[in-house]
Amino acid sequence: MFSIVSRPSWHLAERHATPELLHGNRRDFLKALGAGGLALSGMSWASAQEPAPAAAEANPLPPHERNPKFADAGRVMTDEKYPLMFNNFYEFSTRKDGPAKLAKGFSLDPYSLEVDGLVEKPLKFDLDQIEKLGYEERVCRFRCVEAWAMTVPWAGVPLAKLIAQCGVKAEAKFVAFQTFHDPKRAPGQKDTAFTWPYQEGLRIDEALNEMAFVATGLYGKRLAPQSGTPLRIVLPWKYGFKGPKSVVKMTFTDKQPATMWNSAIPAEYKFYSNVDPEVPHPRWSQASEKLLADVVERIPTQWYNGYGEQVAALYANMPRELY
Ligand SMILES: Nc1nc2c(c(=O)[nH]1)N[C@H]1C(S)=C(S)[C@@H](COP(=O)(O)O)O[C@H]1N2
Ligand SMILES: [Mo]
Repeated sequence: MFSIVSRPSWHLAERHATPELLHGNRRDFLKALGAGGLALSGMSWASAQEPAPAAAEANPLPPHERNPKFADAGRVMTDEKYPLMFNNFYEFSTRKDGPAKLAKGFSLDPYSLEVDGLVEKPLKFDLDQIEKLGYEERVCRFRCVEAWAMTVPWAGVPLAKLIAQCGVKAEAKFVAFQTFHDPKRAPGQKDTAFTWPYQEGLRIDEALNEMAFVATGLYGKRLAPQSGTPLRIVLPWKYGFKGPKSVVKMTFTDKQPATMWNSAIPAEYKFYSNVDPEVPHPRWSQASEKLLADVVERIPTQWYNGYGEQVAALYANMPRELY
């Protein structure tokens, strides 16, 4: 036996796509991610990158059903191996293959989600308390601002059900989400190009929309560390960066919260950032997207990632440039 150091063909390319965005060469990334139906080599997945089945099995998801409304996303489900090996999780790495390695074994146990700000009574939830609010699975399209996309089954609780527990005051107009801060364990948080912890936010009516979801599972298992253990926010109509992973705090506020990507590069990462094929990123078109797969397919981007029926009313009174 001899070993060949072989990497998937997009492997080289991913460094051009990162930092998301700071100095990426989009053209090379897109080329390698799939122009001409490029086949991504299966070989190195299995040997070098496929994560071992996690201890997650010891901690199964609560019993649940697939929500029939979100049972079919109109696309082939993405193979589970991609979301486990191809990530954006800047706390650990700016490389796509970095989080799977560097977040290995990472945990926020004993976990609690803190709720503060404009609420009647600040609260702390453990996972069990959150999951009891109504656990379901949803197959959703997911679209990164870098123009790659996937279709995956999230398991969790509608964000509105969690918010309903919080006694939100009438003055609250926004909610901010914050990720853990622990640069010793998350080396990416030493990168001073960003203001840590990762923060994101929504207007309250967006947060209450039925599409806004709190995920603790993916493909029927607990979220892997690289996927945002143990809890992340999923907003299928927005670009992926709007949905923070490994969230530890929710703060209700009357002001639009600062967000990490917007603070880093305001011209490129706006507060609303809804998926829109007609609003290009300043450095690339958003008219089409690449589905993560062995043979990458390029398809047209849909406005609101195809969830306009659910969310378009939220933006009826806003100029399109804003959202
Ligand atoms: N805490 C945190 N959350 C994050 C990010 C991150 O770097 N840190 N990246 C965002 C981006 S840009 C995307 S596309 C998705 C990627 O999620 P995935 O790696 O599970 O596909 O997570 C989002 N949430
Ligand atoms: Mo992203």
